[in-house]
Amino acid sequence: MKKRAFITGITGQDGSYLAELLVKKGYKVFGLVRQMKHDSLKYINKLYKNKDIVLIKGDLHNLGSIKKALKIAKPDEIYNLAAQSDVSISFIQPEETFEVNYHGFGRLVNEAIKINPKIKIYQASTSEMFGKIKPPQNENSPFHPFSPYGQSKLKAHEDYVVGYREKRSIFICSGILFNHESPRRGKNYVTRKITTSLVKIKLGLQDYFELGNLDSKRDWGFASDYVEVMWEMLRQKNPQDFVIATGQSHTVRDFVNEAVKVLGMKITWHGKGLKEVVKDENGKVILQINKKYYRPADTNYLIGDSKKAKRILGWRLKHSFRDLVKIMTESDLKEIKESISK
Ligand code: NAP
Ligand code: G4F
Repeated sequence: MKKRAFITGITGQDGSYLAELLVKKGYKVFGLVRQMKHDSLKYINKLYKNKDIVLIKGDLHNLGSIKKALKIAKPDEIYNLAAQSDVSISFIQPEETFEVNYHGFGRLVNEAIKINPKIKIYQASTSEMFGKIKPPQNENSPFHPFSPYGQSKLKAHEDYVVGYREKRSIFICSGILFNHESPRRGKNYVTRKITTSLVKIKLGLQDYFELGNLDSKRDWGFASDYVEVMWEMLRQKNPQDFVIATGQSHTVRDFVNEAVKVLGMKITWHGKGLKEVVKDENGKVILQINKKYYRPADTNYLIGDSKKAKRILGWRLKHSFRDLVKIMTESDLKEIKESISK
């Protein structure tokens, strides 16, 4: 009999890569979706049309819809990837962020274990839970989140992952994943904002773009590499948490420089702080700083230490930072060129 997996957040970056992987592994895959609109399904449309996955309408806000979805899916494994995942938005909408990321997860876990106490659950935890803690961060590092997003994920991790594992012997674990990107990354995140903006500038479709904190350092990996370890975590004899990261960190400025190289553009940096600008070879400003993209508090420096995942899960880096920027930039160049030639 085919194993059954239920993915929340299946329309998102990670959810879509994970669905592809689990279908390849022979799973019967069910996904929770808020809207059946063509646009929201863009990364999973092919799987859906081929009947490789079953989509069930629902929302983590709504207990009734979770109950109904679990009754249909009858999963052996749950991957909870649904979230209000935008850190900036979490400062403006902290209640909504907690409602989905903490209470929504709680609703899902409580219903799932009622139906099947032996269920295996993966929770999408995050390096944002480390916040202020000095790098490198690993499973033994303390947590000190700066953002409502990081706080909501930490509370979900403490109460439902560690709490239910220790007090109720549920098979549940957190993947504490550092930033991972891809051509499917939302355009509100800094990497995709940089690649789409630079491509449009290169093609003469946009004059300039604006960013916030250029000195922020992130440990950026390639998303499709990260979904395999989610599955691996549920293969362990005992549930446990793992940090997944590349072990290398780059600034937002480094990301801009690398993307510019891929596009063969020549740029120069001028000024400092809020006055810093990037000019193209004709002296035209193509990037400037806007205070509105700074956060009330930012996690400034993330580098993950994934020794445990390397030892136990066989986690290995497949794509370097340079590969990642190249893949994303070239994909946006192709996509935007195609959209203008239509
Ligand atoms: P994403 O692209 O933003 O996807 C988020 C998904 O959650 C979307 O499918 C969205 O559905 C769904 N969703 C949002 N609110 C929901 C609700 N109330 N009920 C049901 N579904 C809801 O995120 P991602 O980058 O793939 O990340 C996946 C998970 O990993 C998230 O939990 C994120 O917090 C966590 N994480 C991500 C990273 C990273 O670097 N990418 C790192 C660490 C942890 P719609 O399509 O309807 O909007
Ligand atoms: O791309 P970001 O918005 O990602 P952030 O905040 O690190 O969050 C992502 O990674 C987390 C893992 O650590 C996930 F849990 C979370 O769900 C999400 O996927 O911002 C990265 C850095 C920040 O320091 C931000 O201040 O880029 C800086 N930045 C500078 N200018 C900007 C901008 N970020 C955005 N989004 N937009 C800017 O204009």
